[in-house]
Amino acid sequence: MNLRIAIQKSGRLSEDSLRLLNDCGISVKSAGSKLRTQAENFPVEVYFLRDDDIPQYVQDGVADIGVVGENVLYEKCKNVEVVKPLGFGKCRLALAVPRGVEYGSVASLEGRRIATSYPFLLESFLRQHRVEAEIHEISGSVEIAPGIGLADAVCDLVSSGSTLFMNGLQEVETILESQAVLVKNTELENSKEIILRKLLFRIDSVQAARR
Ligand code: PRT
Ligand code: ZN
Repeated sequence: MNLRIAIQKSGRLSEDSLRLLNDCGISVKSAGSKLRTQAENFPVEVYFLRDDDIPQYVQDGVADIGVVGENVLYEKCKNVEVVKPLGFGKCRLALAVPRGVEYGSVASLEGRRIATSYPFLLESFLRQHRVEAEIHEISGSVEIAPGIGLADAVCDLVSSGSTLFMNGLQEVETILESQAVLVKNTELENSKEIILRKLLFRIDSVQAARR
């Protein structure tokens, strides 16, 4: 019996996800062209997926556990259990407006057009602040939207802030602080729970050693 773990195939979480497994003494090679691989010395099979698909796969039990950013997890609203924050992939989902635009509060976005890849999280944030705005969902390069007249503001992930800066934008609100988390299917069978517990024990040791 294997615990099936889903991690991002290639992107910002891939290296840290693999490093975590390796630091736990689980030898897994990076994805390459493979979409799944069996660890050599631990009952774990690794699936390499797009990060956006991981919550669904874990919810449906196609994978037992997964590593995914909270931003993706909460945008997708899937029914999975968060087991542990992992301390990498840190970023924030933030609102930004063109530099030079005067920004008082969220209320100043009333009636404005906001470009984002996170329509659900943005919508919830606006509703909470009783602001009505037009949400334009775009899947990438959100930061160029104001510059090309597509939107008045953006809601996107920020880490260093340099992408916003390069595109003439200033950050004005934080909507969500995010990091990678370990999630699990809500109905794991017992034999898999036992493997997961062993894995968590190792992750705790790795995290303690890193501190
Ligand atoms: O192909 P796949 O769908 O799997 O990957 P992806 O392209 O959707 O995701 P990827 O690899 O870009 O990001 C994976 C996860 O990393 C995200 O879901 C976040 O949880 C986390 N993460 C951490 C980030 C960033 N930091 C980040 N800075 N994801 C994206 N960015 C982007 C941001 O969208 C913006 O374009 O980086 C740019 C801003 O960076 P700064 O440093 O200039 O502020
Ligand atoms: Zn993605």
